[in-house]
Amino acid sequence: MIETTLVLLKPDCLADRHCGNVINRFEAAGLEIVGCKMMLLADDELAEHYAHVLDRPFYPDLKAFMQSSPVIALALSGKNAVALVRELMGPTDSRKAAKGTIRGDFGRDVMFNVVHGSDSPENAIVELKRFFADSELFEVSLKR
Ligand code: IDP
Ligand code: MG
Repeated sequence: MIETTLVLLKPDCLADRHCGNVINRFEAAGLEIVGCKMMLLADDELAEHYAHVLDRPFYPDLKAFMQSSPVIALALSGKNAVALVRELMGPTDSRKAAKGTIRGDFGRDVMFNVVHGSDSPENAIVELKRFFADSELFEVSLKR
């Protein structure tokens, strides 16, 4: 099933210069970039994106982290893209993530964990709409 999912390269990914490596993991797994933009997350965008953790004690720290620099938003397309991206990322806590996963290799802890990936096909649709206008998503194909 061909899906498109939303990935955010978080500020630690940019600061530690892991963007190339992380994107390479996704491309090597067969995923294709169909949308890409660098953006500073506004308060309301972030609150909406992280609505499920808004009332957690760590939210102020998470907010400061996520707004400490721009993020890179990617729309990635491919077979079972949502689950594939989550598998490549590893679990939320980088310290518990296996080596060979993005968080296991590049993350520091549960907050500084390099990437966001949509956690279900339903959320992927909502999150893609949150970060990309229709005109910013492309069908990528090249005849050669
Ligand atoms: P996910 O990114 O693996 O889907 P969520 O539970 O959706 O994890 O949490 C969203 C983000 O909030 C995480 O990626 C992480 O950056 C941050 N976070 C989650 N739990 C904690 C925590 O216990 N302390 C600090 N930050 C957390
Ligand atoms: Mg999540």
